[in-house]
Amino acid sequence: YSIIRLEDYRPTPYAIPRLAMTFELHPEKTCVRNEMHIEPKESAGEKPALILNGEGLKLLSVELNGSLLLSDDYHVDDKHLTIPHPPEQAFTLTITTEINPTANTRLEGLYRTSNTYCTQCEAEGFRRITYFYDRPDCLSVYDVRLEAPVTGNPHLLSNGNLIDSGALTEKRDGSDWHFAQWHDPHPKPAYLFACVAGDLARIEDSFTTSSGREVNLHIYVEHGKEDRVSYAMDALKRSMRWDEEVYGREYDLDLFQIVAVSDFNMGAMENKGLNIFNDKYVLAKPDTATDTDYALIEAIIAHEYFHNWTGNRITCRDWFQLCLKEGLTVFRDQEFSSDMRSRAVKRIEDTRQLRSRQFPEDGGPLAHPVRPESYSEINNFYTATVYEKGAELCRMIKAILGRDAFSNGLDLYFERHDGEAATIEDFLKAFEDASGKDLSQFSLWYSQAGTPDVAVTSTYNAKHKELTLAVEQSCPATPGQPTKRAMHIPVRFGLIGKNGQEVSFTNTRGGDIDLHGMEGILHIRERKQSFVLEGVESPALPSLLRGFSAPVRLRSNLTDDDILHLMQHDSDSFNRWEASQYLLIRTLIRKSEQDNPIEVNQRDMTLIEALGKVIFDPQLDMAFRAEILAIPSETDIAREIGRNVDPDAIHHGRETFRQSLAERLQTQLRKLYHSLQQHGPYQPDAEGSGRRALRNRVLDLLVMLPDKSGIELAQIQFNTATNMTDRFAALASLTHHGKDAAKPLLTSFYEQFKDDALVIDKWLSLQATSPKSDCLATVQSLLDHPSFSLNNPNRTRALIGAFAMSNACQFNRADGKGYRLVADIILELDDKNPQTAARLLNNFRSWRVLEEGRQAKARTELERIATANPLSKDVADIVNRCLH
Ligand code: DPP
Ligand code: ZN
Repeated sequence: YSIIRLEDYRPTPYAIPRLAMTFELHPEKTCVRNEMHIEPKESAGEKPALILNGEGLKLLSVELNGSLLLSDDYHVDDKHLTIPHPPEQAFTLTITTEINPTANTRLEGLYRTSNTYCTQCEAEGFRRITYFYDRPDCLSVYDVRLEAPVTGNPHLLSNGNLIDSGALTEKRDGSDWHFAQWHDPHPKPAYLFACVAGDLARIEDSFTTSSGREVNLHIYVEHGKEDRVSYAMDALKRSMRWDEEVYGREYDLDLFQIVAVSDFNMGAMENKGLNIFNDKYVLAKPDTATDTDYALIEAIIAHEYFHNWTGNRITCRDWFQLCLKEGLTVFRDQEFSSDMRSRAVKRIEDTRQLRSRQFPEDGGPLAHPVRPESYSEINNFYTATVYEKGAELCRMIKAILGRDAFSNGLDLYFERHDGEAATIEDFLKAFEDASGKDLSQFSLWYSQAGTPDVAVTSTYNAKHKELTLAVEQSCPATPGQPTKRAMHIPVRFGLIGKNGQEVSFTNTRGGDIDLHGMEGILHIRERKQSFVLEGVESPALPSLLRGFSAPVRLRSNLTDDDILHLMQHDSDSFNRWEASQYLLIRTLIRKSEQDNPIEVNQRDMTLIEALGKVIFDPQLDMAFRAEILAIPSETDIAREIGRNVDPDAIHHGRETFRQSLAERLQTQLRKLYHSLQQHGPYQPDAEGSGRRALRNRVLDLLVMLPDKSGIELAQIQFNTATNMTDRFAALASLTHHGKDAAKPLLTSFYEQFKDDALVIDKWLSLQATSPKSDCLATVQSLLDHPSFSLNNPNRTRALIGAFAMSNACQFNRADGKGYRLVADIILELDDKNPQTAARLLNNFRSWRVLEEGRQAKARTELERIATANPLSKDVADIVNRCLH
């Protein structure tokens, strides 16, 4: 497969400023007429060929300025349509193609989902609809006419504003047809095109922008799901208001539409004025959705809406710049959620997520820079690195520039590039120009892969009242990048004294440090560098990397006792959590290495007591206490061990520690559990979800108690729950701890929700993530369950994705059967839906950190996949990188 390189970027020789499309929708034979106005760009000499992208299309005709072209005048292969000698002046090219939406199981381009026509064009789906410059730097104004039978398709939707609609005068195939004519005034790249036709329910609302524009808001869902839309609608309105207030960005059309569909490869898509969502991220009511679902809906609704400015108004010049829209938009949605909920808790969740998804990617065979320099299949670069690490880079720019200069920089970026397809260089230049700061060293974050390592040695000199922070940075080799240059790493820090109070410092020397009251930011720029803090009156511990100010691995010379002190006293709550994580991981690693992890020594007891102090502190936010109680996952522990990993030992050590925690703290845990009972109706807000999270984490410990009292509590909770969060948490605790009590409850849960696919996904995932050894057989039998289908990406992810991603000890079974199961599914799925198959394959990325036996089993399966024929470009790319 060919490799596409950033350095080979060339603008197109022609512009397509506008096009008019007509869709005659038919389940198997949709006819697409695409009339493009094409202009040669200024260039001297002979006009180059016009080469348009197109895949899987049946070409019906090509007309140039209204006359049919003969097949001598153009050339078609399986990827392109080429006109070797186009006219020298602007011309109209009309291409008519036929496509089969029903046969489209890839879910790219135009396809059918539950009898609805829908599209997904990012990244390269438009070329499966018509021949075009299917690349983000070709911006065009779209006029779209949809024609379809009235029956089955009362709604005909596309981007922009509805201009006209009505009945077609003649019947077609004996039925009544109608049409809708859409005009999108904003020039856009093809990946933002969308159309939808079908019989859906419409929920309406409206929003008045700050300048007084009235915007109609329409959310379309399957009939019968109307009562699950209110939270998404509310989140949309809050997002629109927030983008005005925080970024000064108003919505720019009279209509904003969201369509929820049940077959979708990704989470959602920001098509201009017509977002299409995986229904999982729209539909919610208390008895079917959990608090986590609500929070994700809020975040993803916001994310796609925010793309209207960061992605749509300013788009990407090429797909190498994907982080330009995704990193920035994730940063914006994270900030939005922080403003809607608890900022500290949101930061903890995002950091946890980054470490568990992005760090392993950055530390394994799939590592790539936030802005990759080459790819063979762009769909494989919608990654945690591009999205989440990309967001961290925006957060660091803000930390380096300060709030005001950051905001000015963004304003300048919008001012300069509105209506354009931009690059990371454009983005950074706007911040440099607005702030006068030099970001050239910082820009290495976009081109160097790998998680930097920062080691800090802190020494206090009582005589001079100075604290010295000696810092060393390094970055491990990653594929194609054996050596790295030193980066600009902003490390936010404060000082905590022996009495638990913050300690101030007056002056600094030895390096660039910003001071903000009792806090500072170290600007690490050298490989080795020492910062001296002056005027430090008493010995103090540095509280480093507050708020996870840079996506690095931090090491320091602080002792476990020092960290324990920070866990109890740090004025920065994020770093209190960080300290608890550090100590827990160290303990859990130790447990995984012990022959008898059940023994509780003095160190364990000290940690358990310290954790108790936080968990039972009523002054602290409940969501924060729940985060402290969320013991690092088995994957997190494996990542920290880093080599020769034995997932069974990790599992055993972790369970044993949790059991000790439950036993030692049981009296208080029980009391806490009962005190957190819900009063009043369910609210998916920060307070309510924080309380439930804490209570359910407590329950998950109580279930481990040998006296079975916890099991009883879980049974009662399951039966009396008034919402899905509590019902599901009780079921999860019983299932994962392998309690017999789980079986009848799993059955009754299924009976109650069997017609509700999104709830059944939870039921599938729950069984697929059981750490017990019968899990494999359960997953195998669920493959044949009537509720399961490999044709639906949500079902596939719920069962196989959850097994491979969130069941460390069963996916990594020593006998290799976990790998074999997942590999079989990947091979079966590859032909139908390569994008989803490649996603599943990503779960093999950390195979080299395992102990030898498992490595060998994983290799066997990877090699089996690699040699399969045929193999999609998507899967071939991932498997080859995993093996090399
Ligand atoms: N551009 C889409 C997003 O919002 C891709 N799924 O992330
Ligand atoms: Zn996005």
